Amino acid sequence: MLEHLKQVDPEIAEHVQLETQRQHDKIRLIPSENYVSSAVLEVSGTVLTNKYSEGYPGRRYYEGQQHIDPIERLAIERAKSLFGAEAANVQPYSGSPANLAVYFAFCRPGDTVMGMALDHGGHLTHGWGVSITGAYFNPVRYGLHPETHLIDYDAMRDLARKHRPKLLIAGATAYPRIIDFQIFADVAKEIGAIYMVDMAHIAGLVAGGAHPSPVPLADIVTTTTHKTLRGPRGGMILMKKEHRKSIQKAVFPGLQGGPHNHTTGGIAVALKEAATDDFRAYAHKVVENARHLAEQLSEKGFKLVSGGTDNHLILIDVTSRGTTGKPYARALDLAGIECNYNTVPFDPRPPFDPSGVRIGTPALTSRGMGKPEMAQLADWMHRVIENQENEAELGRIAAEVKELCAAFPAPGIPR
Ligand code: DSN
Repeated sequence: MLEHLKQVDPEIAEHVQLETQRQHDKIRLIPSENYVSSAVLEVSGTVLTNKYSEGYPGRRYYEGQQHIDPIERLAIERAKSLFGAEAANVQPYSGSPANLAVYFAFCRPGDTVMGMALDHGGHLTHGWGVSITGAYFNPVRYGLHPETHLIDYDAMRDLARKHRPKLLIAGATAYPRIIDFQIFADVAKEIGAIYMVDMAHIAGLVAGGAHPSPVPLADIVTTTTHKTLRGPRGGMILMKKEHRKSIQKAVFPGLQGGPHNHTTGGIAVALKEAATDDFRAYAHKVVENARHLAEQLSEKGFKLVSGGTDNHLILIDVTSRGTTGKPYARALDLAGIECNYNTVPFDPRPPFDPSGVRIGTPALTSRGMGKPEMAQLADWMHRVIENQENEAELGRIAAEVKELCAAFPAPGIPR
């Protein structure tokens, strides 16, 4: 493995090998991460990376597209068929560019846009102040109900009626519950807004039938391709036919140059994999594992935002256990369990050391872990919080985690 890289650049080769080992030996709980298959890895590292192909299949600004066009067409057709979409663009470099393309297609600077607040679980590109989407547009933000920590749909509707945004965005990066896409659709229709859903976190669950689909309801659905969908790092836009022309123009030449063809190839392969019965089973298992893990964590005294989960993700407020997000996430990492610290709704603490951690089950489910492993994991998470300063105990847990991981091969990582 890596024979040429080792010769040309042993330093980078060593880091790649160490990262491979790290991904093998740890339980990876960051809910936006996963393991791609060997087939996706293979295509991502091919000569497709050498080719420029600005434009779209059949209408390029460079010659030599005999093999690139069919690859992009396959990716588009597979995306349409998997999600039941009328049209698809597979060129966005990732989720943020996909979202920006939608702004560029439908809004002009200063226009009012409306999305979920970042500190309630939304995304930077849903109109948060430090993002270009908050700086160049006029963002209005909805959020969660202070008691239930579920989306406050009534307040969202009131805000939409008052501010009449041009673009209404549903979707989240840290929301553990099913989003009612129909309510947003009704509001968008009432106020005449373009309705966009960012389904980046749940795309794989939607593909596998483990989460309701926003595709029939929304004008536009954006997604990354690398989270629950288990493809390479990339983005996609699904849309109604009537919006195809505007989105195509917004992605290229509006926002991007040439598509990354090695990624398009990886997306095509991942979409083929996501159309299988195995993937459907995987998507359901992700949700089932998250539910089991949430139950076990609750029993051990952890406080979960909204009380549990309906999807792949769990948000834990750790302040009632006498700690905060950052030191707990760090201790977990030393114990071989990787997650990210995260604000919780109405968090009084700063984002660099917030009250919570965010965890999820997409990656561990790709390794075949199930109910017994969720109980074991909750037990380790409990031991870590009780022994946060005890490096020897954290080291012992890391060794136990590594032993468990050895029994669950990770896709794309040779045994
Ligand atoms: N950074 C991604 C996540 O971790 O949820 C969202 O873009």
